[in-house]
Order: sequence, then C-alpha cells, then structure tokens
Amino acid sequence: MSNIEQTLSIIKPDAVERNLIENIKSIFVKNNLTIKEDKKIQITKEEAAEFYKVHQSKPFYDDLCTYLSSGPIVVMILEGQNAVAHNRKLMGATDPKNAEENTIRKLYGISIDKNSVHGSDSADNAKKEISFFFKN
Ligand code: IDP
Ligand code: MG
Repeated sequence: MSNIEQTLSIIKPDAVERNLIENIKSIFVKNNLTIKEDKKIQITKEEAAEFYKVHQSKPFYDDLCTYLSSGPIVVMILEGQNAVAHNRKLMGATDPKNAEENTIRKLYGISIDKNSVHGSDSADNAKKEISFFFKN
C-alpha cells in the first residue's frame, strides 16, 4: 500500500565540516527519497535545546545542544514511501560502531555524538520537526 510520508533530516556539523553534504544527499536520492526542501543554517544553543527537548533529562543533553549549534547544519525535508522508517534505515544505529554496513552512520559517523545525521523517529515527530525548521 502506498504510504508517502515526509520526514526531517539534518546533516550535523561534523559531516558539514568534512564536506559530506553531497555524499549524504546522494544516498537519499539514490534510495528514492526526494529532497523537497533544504537549507544550510546555523542555530543557537537555545534553538538546539528546544529541538532536542525530549532529551532534556539525559546526561548528554547539554553537550548535544552545544554540539548541534557549534557549526553549520543542513536541514532537509525528505519525501517518499515510508520516509520516516526508510530514512532511519539509511542512517543506521545511533552509535556508528553498531551501524550496519553502508548506512550513513557506518560510512561517515565518528562517534555516538558526532554521528553525522539526525532523522525523525515517528510520523508525528516528523511533522513537529519539519514545522520547527520550515515555518509557512
Ligand atoms: P537518534 O539520533 O538515533 O534518534 P537519540 O537517542 O534520539 O538517537 O539521541 C539523539 C542524539 O543524541 C544522537 O543522535 C546522538 O548524537 C546523541 N546521543 C544519544 N545517546 C548518546 C550518548 O549516550 N552519549 C552521547 N550522545 C548521545
Ligand atoms: Mg532521535
């Protein structure tokens, strides 16, 4: 059955810094996820704190917010069949050490915190995260 969805993807500072934007975008496109919108921005620590609010009780929350705001990122709306789950599959496990071969995090991730990409984890969160970055 057709289930065309949108999801939010972020290329994190570690990957932007290493000029991996085109490499990562090409993985999405080759795998039938269309990039509907994309922009390169830098966010403040306060904006990162709002975006990652679900993690506010975690010990790594402050470092995570500092990190996401530490340099330019690319935020994208990806669209396609089961886009939320499909993007998560292409990303691989949170810790690059545990990520499957040929996933973005296996190919490019440096560590659990510098893991190159973010992807929404549910259709509901995808809607919230898309509207966080793309207001219309
Ligand atoms: P996800 O990005 O695979 O959805 P989440 O559990 O939602 O993973 O965590 C959000 C981000 O927080 C991760 O991508 C990673 O950068 C960071 N993170 C998660 N767990 C840890 C940890 O144990 N130490 C440091 N950073 C972490
Ligand atoms: Mg997550």
